[in-house]
Amino acid sequence: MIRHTVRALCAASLVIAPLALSTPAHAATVCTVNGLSSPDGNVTGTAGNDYIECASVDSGDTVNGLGGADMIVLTGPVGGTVSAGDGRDYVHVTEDGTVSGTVGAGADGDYVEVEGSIAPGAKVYGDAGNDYLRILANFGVVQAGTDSSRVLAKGGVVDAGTGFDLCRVVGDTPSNCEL
Ligand SMILES: [Ca+2]
Repeated sequence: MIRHTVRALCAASLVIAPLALSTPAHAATVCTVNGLSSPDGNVTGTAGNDYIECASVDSGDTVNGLGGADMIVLTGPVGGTVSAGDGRDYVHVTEDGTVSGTVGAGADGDYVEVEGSIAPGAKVYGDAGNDYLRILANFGVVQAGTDSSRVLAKGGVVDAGTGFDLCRVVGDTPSNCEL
């Protein structure tokens, strides 16, 4: 009986093996910073304006734009932590992007656009400053943070935080929206 089970497990693992190769347990972080490929691992911008594009952010890694008006474009799975840092940043999660980690715009008035989706347990936040957040599919949490922000979202938990916030949310009732 045990031998049978072992044999069955071996057979199963042989079948699973090719799938496991295509989706490794440790997904790589694949980003470019100002056009240059960044090594796998944590990704850091400069104190000035940066253009950071990531096809994948591993759950153990962070991407930080630091100061300056940064443009961060996320085109694939985001399992880790992305922070645009200080400055008026533009954070764009494209149609193929899925956020299962955390994406934050940092201080100052930022523009955050998520055309992909925010998974359950994931968070996208505007932080301090008059932010503009446009979220097409939210199954997680969206927070506008302090100051007066505008939030357009579909579904999920939306908390506009402090300040005089304008919200247009389809689905669940958002909290802390003044208009
Ligand atoms: Ca920067």
